[in-house]
Amino acid sequence: MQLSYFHVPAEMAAEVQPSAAVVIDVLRATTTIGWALKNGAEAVQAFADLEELRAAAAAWPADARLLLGERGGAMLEGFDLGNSPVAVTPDTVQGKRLFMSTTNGTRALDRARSVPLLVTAALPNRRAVVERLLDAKPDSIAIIGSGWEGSYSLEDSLAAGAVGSLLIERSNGAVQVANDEMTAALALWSQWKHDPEACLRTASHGQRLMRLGNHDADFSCCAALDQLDVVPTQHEPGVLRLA
Ligand code: 3SL
Repeated sequence: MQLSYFHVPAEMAAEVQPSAAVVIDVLRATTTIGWALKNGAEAVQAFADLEELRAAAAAWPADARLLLGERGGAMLEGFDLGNSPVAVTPDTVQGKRLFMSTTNGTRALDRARSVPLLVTAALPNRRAVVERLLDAKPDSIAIIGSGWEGSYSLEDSLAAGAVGSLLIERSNGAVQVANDEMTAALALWSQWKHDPEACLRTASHGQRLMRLGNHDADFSCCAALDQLDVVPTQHEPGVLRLA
């Protein structure tokens, strides 16, 4: 298994066609997606474009849909939920389809939608994702960070290192690190693995969330390693469900 990491979707050239993609947006989209599906959402349908989202949501029964999303960290007008993983409780999301758009995470999902096996990862479902990859044994795996508006993000690279580190440890030599970005992410994980929440709070997007208000519950949820046994998996373009 050739394992690469791309800091942002645009770094993955069009000719790169991995067998599997792992999309990461630690703060907070892929953490929210994991918890929403764990808590009983029927599916999460991700959109880069808000007009497409509104049109698709309008065609869905009103009592079985929720609109979820943010821009710049703040909830969108007319939406039901922002992008907090602690807000997607069972009472709120059970049986609902979540129509979701976020600043960076859903754009990264859009970029990877043609990859045969597309899953989302965050720190809470890191172990579950690694087990799925070890079962599927894809020839090549691209871990894709969402970044922030096209730039590097510390927390996505931390989680890429967390996924890569466990995958290497559990693969009996079947994983080859295929780019320097992956090597650097592994070093980052090694540096922060004893206190991932400190890394999230140090990251520029963590600082942005703190400026927007108290996000303590989100930080602790997003930093909770290996607490979530779900693997959000794309079943049709843009639609994620549990396998
Ligand atoms: O960029 C994204 O996709 C979001 O996860 C950002 S936020 O944490 O919801 O502000």
